[in-house]
Amino acid sequence: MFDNLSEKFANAFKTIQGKGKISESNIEETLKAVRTAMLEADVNFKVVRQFISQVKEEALGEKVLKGVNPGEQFVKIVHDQLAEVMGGEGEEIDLTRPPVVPIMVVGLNGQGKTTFSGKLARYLEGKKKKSVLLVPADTFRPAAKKQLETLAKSIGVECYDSDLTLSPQEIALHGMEAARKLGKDMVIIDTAGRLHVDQELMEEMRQVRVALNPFNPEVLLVADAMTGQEAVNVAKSFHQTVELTGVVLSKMDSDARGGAALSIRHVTGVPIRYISVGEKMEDFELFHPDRLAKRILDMGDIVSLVEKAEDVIDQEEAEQMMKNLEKNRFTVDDLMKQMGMISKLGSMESILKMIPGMGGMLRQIGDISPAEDEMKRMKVIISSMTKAERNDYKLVKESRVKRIATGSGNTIQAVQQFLSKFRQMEKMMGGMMAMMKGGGMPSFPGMGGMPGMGGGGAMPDLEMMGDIGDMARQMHGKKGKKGKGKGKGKKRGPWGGGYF
Ligand SMILES: Nc1nc2c(ncn2[C@@H]2O[C@H](COP(=O)(O)OP(=O)(O)OP(=O)(O)O)[C@@H](O)[C@H]2O)c(=O)[nH]1
Ligand SMILES: [Mg+2]
Repeated sequence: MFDNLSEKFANAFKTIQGKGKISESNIEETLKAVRTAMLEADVNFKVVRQFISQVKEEALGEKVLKGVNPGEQFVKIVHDQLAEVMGGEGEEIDLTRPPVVPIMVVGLNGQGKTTFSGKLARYLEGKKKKSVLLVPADTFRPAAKKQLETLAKSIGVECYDSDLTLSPQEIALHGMEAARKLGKDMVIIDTAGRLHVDQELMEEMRQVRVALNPFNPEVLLVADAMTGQEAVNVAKSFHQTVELTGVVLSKMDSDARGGAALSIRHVTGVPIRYISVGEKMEDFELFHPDRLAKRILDMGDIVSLVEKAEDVIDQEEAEQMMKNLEKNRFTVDDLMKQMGMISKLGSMESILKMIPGMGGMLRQIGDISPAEDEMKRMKVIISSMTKAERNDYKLVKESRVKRIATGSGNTIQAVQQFLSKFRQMEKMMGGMMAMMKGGGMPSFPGMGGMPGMGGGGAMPDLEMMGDIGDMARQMHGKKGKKGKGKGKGKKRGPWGGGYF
């Protein structure tokens, strides 16, 4: 997310770092670089113009604090303006309204409407304790109904059995009626994809909106963030036709530029409510301009990381693991569970970027996919181990190594490497537990220190995270020597062989 923009901003700020004081002449160059960065990120030129003049005014204005590092102060001003341009505080749809609230989901073809409908339903039921009825209203593609039904089943949300021979507005109204009878709080109506230039289909969508008007519907446009300014134009058209109450940016995980995120609110006046950051049902976030501004500026986003951990990590499992660790026991099974938790949090890159300062570091490191591949390989090896072996890896002697290698489609050497790596991890965990016991309870997501889990406060201990990073790098260093000549031709990142 926002990779290009982050990198260019970081470069732009270099020119102002180390300057004694912010002045018109010395911010000129930085502002120029910021302007170029934004235009290249496909941000609407009007937004860029206003953004730059606002930053300049603030930077040169009276609000400048004496004694504060001008570089830092400039970054802070840019941060505040970025958040402002994306909508300031950021708000989700009104969840306090009396039932039944219709939420109409619209957009171009293939933008992620159905996926988002499922994500929103999961969020509303799981986090907000609302009961939801999903209503498939795509009368063009019969497979669309099946798709929503399957999704609904996977998240345990009820799906309305729409009669696809009816018109979409009839389906929507029937859905509302069914929801009233079932005592549902909200109805999510997943409509068909349509082109904003297709007048007939736009009119059909308008009629759904009109039919729902007595219920004061939420009308959410799902727009693919990667399409940049095109998403802004689409938002304008849809807004003119159905008066949107919010925008959802999808596929933010693949959007390196950020043009849509930074322009839509400013250009259309419609707030961005949610973002979709992957194909899985958990890959969903509220749109927090302030937190996103921090991510753009490599300031990390620990709050979202902790929230995400709370959302996806099974507390009981984490507690059980913590108990094991307290007994100084770390088994292959625990490792498997930890890797499972990490994968649930998202890609390694996306997790690391939420830690302050990691964004810049990741750019220096380059590709970290070898580390992910390594994790996958470990999972495959572990799945070929018996329950007893996972509970005590020392049982794995020569003949068993061979069996595991054959079973998992790996070489004997790869299994041996895994075992020796596991031995190091076991030591690391022992050391960490000693630290925790000695110096109070540091906490970080996924390791029992989560809020409400009896260990530490809400904030992860960053120093601790640094230690883990160091350990991981050390481990890799050792392995790097052993593993020489392996993985020929494949670029290995510095963390390629480590746990992280
Ligand atoms: N990477 C990524 N893929 C996504 C995201 N949201 C949806 N997708 C994928 O995009 C494709 C289309 O998603 P759908 O939800 O079917 O899109 P739609 O808008 O309902 O499509 P139509 O109903 O055909 O107009 C699917 O392969 C999804 O898995 C996202 O946030 N990130
Ligand atoms: Mg769909």
